[in-house]
Parts: sequence; structure tokens; C-alpha cells
Amino acid sequence: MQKSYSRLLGVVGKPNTGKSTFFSAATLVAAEIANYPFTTIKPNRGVGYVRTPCVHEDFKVNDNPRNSLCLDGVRLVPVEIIDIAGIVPGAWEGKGLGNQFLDEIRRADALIHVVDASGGTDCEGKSCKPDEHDPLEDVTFLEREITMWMVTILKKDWSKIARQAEADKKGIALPLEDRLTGLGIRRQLVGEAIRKAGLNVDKPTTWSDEDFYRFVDTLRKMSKPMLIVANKIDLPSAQANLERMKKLDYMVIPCSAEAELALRRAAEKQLIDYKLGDSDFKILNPEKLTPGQISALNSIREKVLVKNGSTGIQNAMNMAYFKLLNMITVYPVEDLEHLSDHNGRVLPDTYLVPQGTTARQFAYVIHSELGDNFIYAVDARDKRRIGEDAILKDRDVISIVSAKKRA
Ligand SMILES: Nc1nc2c(ncn2[C@@H]2O[C@H](COP(=O)(O)OP(=O)(O)O)[C@@H](O)[C@H]2O)c(=O)[nH]1
Ligand SMILES: [Mg+2]
Repeated sequence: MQKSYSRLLGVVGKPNTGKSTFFSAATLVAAEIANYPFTTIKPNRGVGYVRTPCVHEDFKVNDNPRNSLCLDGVRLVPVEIIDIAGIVPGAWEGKGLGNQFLDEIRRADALIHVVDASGGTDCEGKSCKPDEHDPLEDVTFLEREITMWMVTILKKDWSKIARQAEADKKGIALPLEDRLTGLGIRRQLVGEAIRKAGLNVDKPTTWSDEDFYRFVDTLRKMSKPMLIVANKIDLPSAQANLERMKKLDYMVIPCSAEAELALRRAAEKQLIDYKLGDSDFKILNPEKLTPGQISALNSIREKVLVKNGSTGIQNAMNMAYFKLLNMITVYPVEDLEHLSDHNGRVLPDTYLVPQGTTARQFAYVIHSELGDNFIYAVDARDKRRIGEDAILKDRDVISIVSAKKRA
């Protein structure tokens, strides 16, 4: 069967932190790609991009991408992203849009937690004075909401199933695994989380409430890896909070979603030269800009780009895909000499696959027949043959030879 490794990134946080601005900026790209691998585009679900240096420069060829974009040597590979409704305290008990956002978290493979780093949004998501609210609290708040939601689902009839598991001498992992379908978590993770939490799988009746919480919290971290976007970094009170947030046990990315949205809109109108994730921009047509627009752009450069290196949106997308989800990029080609497909398109596709993907597994990603009839693969860089179990590396260019192709 053909295998897809598509992953969904969820943008989460309490109301008013800038999630929708982040989502709009991340999904706004002037140049469109004809064929996305995704079909289910709902209003809050869209296509963002990860950015990677294109391999065409390594091979000194001109490319002709099909499933991705190549802008000045930068490959943009589409990925799916969902703007999840704002989470309020008590969401796990059904407060606010409780069930809706938890249902969306269930679908997400990794979470981008957008925090208002300026401290200008209170616990409930209402505006307050800058620094009136401590953004560090938002991190523990969200962890707790998601964990409590999982606890509620997993702990149903706990004393009964714990006693039963001990009587049957089969361990508690299996009965817990049966509950996971509602959470979008892989079964194998349960046993691992129990071990990591230091609990005895055969003695669940001895687990205290805190033990159970610790196990579920471990499971949450493993199944819904999360990074933190310190948003509204353009506001004066945000920088000091960012430094405090960096001490957390998370990747923390300074960000101005609003600045990125402004830059992408200006780039769309060809007023500036700016690619997603760039550390600077160039004004193309100063005469088309009002003095107010020019000063707004200069302020973005000063307050965001110079201080933090970029607006952070692209960095967050990349980190989520490449670091939280451990994905790599691989380029399949049919013709090794021209690095093209059978239509002569040079380096047409970039696939995102998990680290550890083998040559044959990669063949299955392209086409089930290619996987079934796999004979060997060739690494385009050194023209060496590699076998089915060879593990692919980031930015590999691979040609697959299958039985059918030969016949
Ligand atoms: N200063 C500043 N304001 C922002 C930024 N991102 C979003 N906002 C503002 O924060 C408010 C809430 O944004 P929104 O995206 O609707 O938040 P959501 O409720 O989390 O989806 C809006 O007024 C945005 O203009 C940012 O990077 N900097
Ligand atoms: Mg929103």
C-alpha cells in the first residue's frame, strides 16, 4: 500500500495571543503550487510551508519543481496546518469551545503554542496592560488543560479496569491502549510512557492520582510534541519575558506574526522583495509606498528583524517539522543523468519523510508498485547503489529501480 507521512501542525493557545494572525501569515504565499497532496481544506485548515536549501545548487542544474516551490535556491515544501480555537481555563471540563478544540488537538501531530510574550493578554484571553499577565503561566496552563483532557478519557472506570488487569495478570497497558483512539495517539506509546513515568505496569491499583497524572503528562509530551512561539515580540515588554521563557524546557521562538503578515502582503503586491523566513527585505518600489508604509516597514526591520533575526513564523514551522517531528527532505528522480522525472522535469518533487526512512519505505511513499517491485536505489550524489534497508539522509536525491521498469 502507498504510504503517506503527511503530518498536521496545530496552532494552539488561549484567545487573543495571535494564533489566527500566525495562521494567516503562515498560509499566505504569493506563488501558488498546482498540486497539493491535501484535499480537506476547511476555513481553519490551510497550507503552510517548510523551508529548506534546495539541492539544485549542489548539482548545478536548473530545476522545475512540481509539488513544491523553489525561490532563489530556497525550496518551500507545503505542509498542513490548523488554527485551533482559543483554549480557556477549564476547557478540559467542556468550558468555552471545549470539545471542538480538543477534537482538533486530537488530529494534530505537533503543537505550536502561541503565547503573547508581551504579557498583555490575561488568563481568559482578554486584553490587559502590558506585563500585567505572566506569559510563563500560559505554558503550564496549556499543558494542564491538555493533560487533564487526556486523564478524563483514560481514567474512565479506572478502579474497575485496574483491578481487572491485576486479576488477569496481563498488565494495564492494553486496556489503556484501547482508549487511545479518541486521542489520536499511537498504541506503542502507552507502555513507553508507563516506563518513563517509573510506574509498575502490573500493579495499577497502587498508582496514586499523582502517578496517573504523571503518566498521562508523559504520554502527552511524547504524542503531542510542542514548541513555544513567543509572539508580539515587537512590543517593548516582550523581550524580557522572552529571556525568562528561554529557561523553560521547550524550544522557544521569538515571533511577530503581525510583522510577518505585513511583510508577506507587501511581497505579494511586489512592493518588497521578501521570502518567508528571510532576515531582511528590500523595498522594490519606494515611489509606490506612502511615507507611513515606509516607516511601518522600517519599524518592522528595527524592532523585529534586527533584534531576532527573522519574524519567527518560518522558524517555528521548520522547527516543528524538522525538530519536533524529526522529518527530513528527500528528492526522488527517475533519470539519474538529468535528475528528472519521465517528463523531463528536473528535481520535480520534495518529500518530507521521518528520519530513519529506508529506501524501500521511500519507494512506497512515491507509489505502492514502486515499493512492491523495488530492486535497488541509486544515490544521485555518488551514483552508488543502495539496498532496500539503506536509511535515507536529509537532502538525498534518490532514483529507485523497480522490477517493472526493467521489464
Ligand atoms: N503587536 C502585535 N500584535 C499582534 C501580533 N500578532 C497578533 N497581534 C494582535 O493580537 C490580536 C489577536 O490576534 P488573533 O490572531 O486574532 O489572535 P487569536 O485569538 O489567538 O487567533 C489582534 O489584535 C492582532 O492584531 C504581533 O505579532 N504583534
Ligand atoms: Mg483566532
